Amino acid sequence: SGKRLRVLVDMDGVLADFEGGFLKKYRAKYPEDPFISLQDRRGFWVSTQYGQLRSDLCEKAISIWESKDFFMELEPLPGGLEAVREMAQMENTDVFICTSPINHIQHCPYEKYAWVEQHLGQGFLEQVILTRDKTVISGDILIDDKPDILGVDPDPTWEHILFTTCHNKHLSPPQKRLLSWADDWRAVLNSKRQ
Ligand code: BVP
Repeated sequence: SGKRLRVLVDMDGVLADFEGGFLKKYRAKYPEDPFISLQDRRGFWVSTQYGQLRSDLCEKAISIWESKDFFMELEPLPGGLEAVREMAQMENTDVFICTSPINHIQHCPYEKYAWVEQHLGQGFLEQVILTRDKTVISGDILIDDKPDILGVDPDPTWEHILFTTCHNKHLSPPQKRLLSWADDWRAVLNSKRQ
């Protein structure tokens, strides 16, 4: 026994398939334009890599996730919903979904809440944290696919566990990794309990 464990779980790339949803809608909207296969994705920012492919593709990429229904229609990643439901049921464990909305505010913040309500139920809305700066949120663990999570606090309370996805799989990061939700996330949580 000891104090409660607080787990922060990212949404895009960890619970919701942002990369797959992006590529499908980009190819449907811009069938004549080149695209980057998920296997060839490098770097967290989709817009940056598309802009390097051809300069006009940066804003075309941005138009996809700024569109209505983009975030709402993202597919759950395998095992993610089951994992957060199980975490929420564990003794001495609090789980929060910690996600950064885009700055085009018309659809994204609403659709992130609507996605959680649809897939995890209305009660889970209590667990949602929208923030552009995850360093000011306190927790024991942050499970996130972004390699560099920076903000105003240089020494966040959480340990970042890098969740593996197409754009980060070739890195040799300083963090511990979860390879997928089939990986031993329970052991990661237990290693932080006191
Ligand atoms: O809302 C997501 C999508 C957006 O950034 C947010 C990342 O949130 P976290 O996963 O860190 O919580 N986003 C935006 C761009 C480009 C913007 Br210009 C991008 O290339 N990739 C991306 O995920």
